[in-house]
Amino acid sequence: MGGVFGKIWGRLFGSKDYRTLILGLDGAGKTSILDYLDIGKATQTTPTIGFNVKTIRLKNLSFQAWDLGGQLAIRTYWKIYYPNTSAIIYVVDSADKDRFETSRKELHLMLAEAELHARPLLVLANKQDLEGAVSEADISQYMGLPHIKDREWAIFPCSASTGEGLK
Ligand code: G3D
Ligand code: MG
Repeated sequence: MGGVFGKIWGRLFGSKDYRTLILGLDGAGKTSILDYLDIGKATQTTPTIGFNVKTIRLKNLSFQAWDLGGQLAIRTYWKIYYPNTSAIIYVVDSADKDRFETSRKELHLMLAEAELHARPLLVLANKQDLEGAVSEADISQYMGLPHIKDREWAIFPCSASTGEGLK
């Protein structure tokens, strides 16, 4: 993770544990990313009901990642986890063009929550290994990221299958 955003992220996460929410539609690859960061390789995942909580350590960073199930029926419970959240990671399936609009709506609904005010946002354009994956620049446009003015944000391409972009 480079540049100014990396520095902000680093300052935030020093050596303490902070709650980071990993959110995104079902199937975006949240659990796979968490597993890759945790054990350094791709794993078999099953749809998440409720949540997995893991503490991820990367270099000198340590943060708590919350992987919430994204299916429609349980998305309404995301709110329960908003208080005390330091930062947000939002995962997008870069090849799932049909659901970019749904994903954009959910992202902006979440960002409008008072409890997440000004929390930095990292968008991961996942599944870049798939043929037809949309570039992070185009996903940034689809997700309306350039319109976000009330917080630091960044987008990075990655693949939880190959590990590209995650470390
Ligand atoms: P979720 O936790 O966001 O719901 P998962 O998503 O991590 O459960 O991943 C959903 C499916 O996408 C899984 O496949 C997983 O292997 C796959 N996946 C996750 N990340 C990537 C990626 O970067 N590239 C590719 N090609 N696939 C990925 P299944 O087949 O188990 O549904
Ligand atoms: Mg999951």
